Amino acid sequence: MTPAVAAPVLGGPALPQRRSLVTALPGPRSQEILDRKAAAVASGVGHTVPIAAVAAGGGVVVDADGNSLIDLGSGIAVTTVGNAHPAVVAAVQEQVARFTHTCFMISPYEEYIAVAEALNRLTPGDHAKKSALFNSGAEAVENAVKIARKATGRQAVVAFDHAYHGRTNLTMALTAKSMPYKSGFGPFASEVYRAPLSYPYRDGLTGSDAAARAISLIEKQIGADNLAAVLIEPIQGEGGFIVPADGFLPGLADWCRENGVVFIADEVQTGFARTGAMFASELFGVVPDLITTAKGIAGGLPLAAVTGRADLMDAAHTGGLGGTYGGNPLACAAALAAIEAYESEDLPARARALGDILGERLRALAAADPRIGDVRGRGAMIAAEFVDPATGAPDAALTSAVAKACLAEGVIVLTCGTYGNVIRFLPPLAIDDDLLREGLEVVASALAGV
Ligand code: PLZ
Repeated sequence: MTPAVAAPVLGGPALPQRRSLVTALPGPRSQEILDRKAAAVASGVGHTVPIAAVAAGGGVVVDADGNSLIDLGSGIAVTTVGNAHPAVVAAVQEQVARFTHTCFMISPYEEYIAVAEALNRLTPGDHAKKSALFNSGAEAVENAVKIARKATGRQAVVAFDHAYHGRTNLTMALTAKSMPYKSGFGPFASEVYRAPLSYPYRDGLTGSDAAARAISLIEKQIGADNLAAVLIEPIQGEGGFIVPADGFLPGLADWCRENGVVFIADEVQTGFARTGAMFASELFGVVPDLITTAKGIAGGLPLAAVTGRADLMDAAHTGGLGGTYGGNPLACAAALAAIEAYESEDLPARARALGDILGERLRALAAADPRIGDVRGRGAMIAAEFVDPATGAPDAALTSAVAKACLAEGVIVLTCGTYGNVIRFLPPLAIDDDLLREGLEVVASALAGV
């Protein structure tokens, strides 16, 4: 059935950049579509913003009733370059008319190879690198672990408290939080171990003390000889935008190098200009052996990658890595256009500028309101952690009330954190400064009102 949207609405930066609500949310047309969702789509696939989107671009998402919402989530850090970015749209249109699929494992094509070359060039370190392309972040993480195991001949993998790496079987095991990601879906993959993170707001440890704590656990409970890989998000995404103390990541990476353990940075959420650097690893001075990317890589099309040391990447036998759709030509065309924009528009600098606006406003709010216990993040990846001022205990109820109040006023914000008490800000880098400021004022009054 063709969706009965009244008139075609084009997305991209040409959309009026304003917050405008013409109905309460959800409006009647969105509600009809959401009713069909409830009837036709499995309940396990939830949603947090009660609208049906019809267009998006710059800093707004437009719904089926004509409401225009400020987008401070980028579809979970995906449309970093901007939704329906004109160069991405043009590249996909050109590609879709030429060919849509051959399967790279059957008849290779240049677009995939060009994406691999760009990733090899852009990721940290000037050593020889290779890449392989996949469809989702979880698939990239699974393949990074496969590669590390094959290269080392070892099986164990260490992931961290609060980690999020995906929803497939191996990545569920790597992900820390039970509800909603794992509960009832076991048994999980074996040889996955969990180590304590550096969480400065809550543990008060220096980076090197936190690294020593994790390394001691790894040596005692696993043993370096059994360990294929240490897998970590340089700044945790779903776990609550936790920025490790200085020295934590270098401490782990050095220990990995000394012990022949593959250091894998999961940059699925932090990658591609989001944190004010092309990759967050750069902010901490670490050069990962392998790096997983997805989300921001292709301006909204599904694409993911593992990139890293050529000797490791070549450890898997021919035919050992792949998939029908991995590195689909439309996704690769989109990635090439998006990467060109990240570089030519200096989007890491744009992320830093947006981060200044976010950080300044949120820190001012925190100074005046003890319910904000911590403001943290880098670039356009900033979060506020909400607590009970008396005890410092996480306050998930306050957090979800603030997020709901923001939505009702036409501002899309996302929550995260093991305890559900963090609001994260991930605006598209194409948002206007003024629109971001307006969104933050809505957050401020939402907080004042609950
Ligand atoms: N690694 C660091 O952030 C995806 C998940 C949302 P996929 N994060 C958003 C949800 O509830 O499913 C993510 C991530 C990091 C891996 C992944 C997984 O990426 O593309 O969702 O598989």
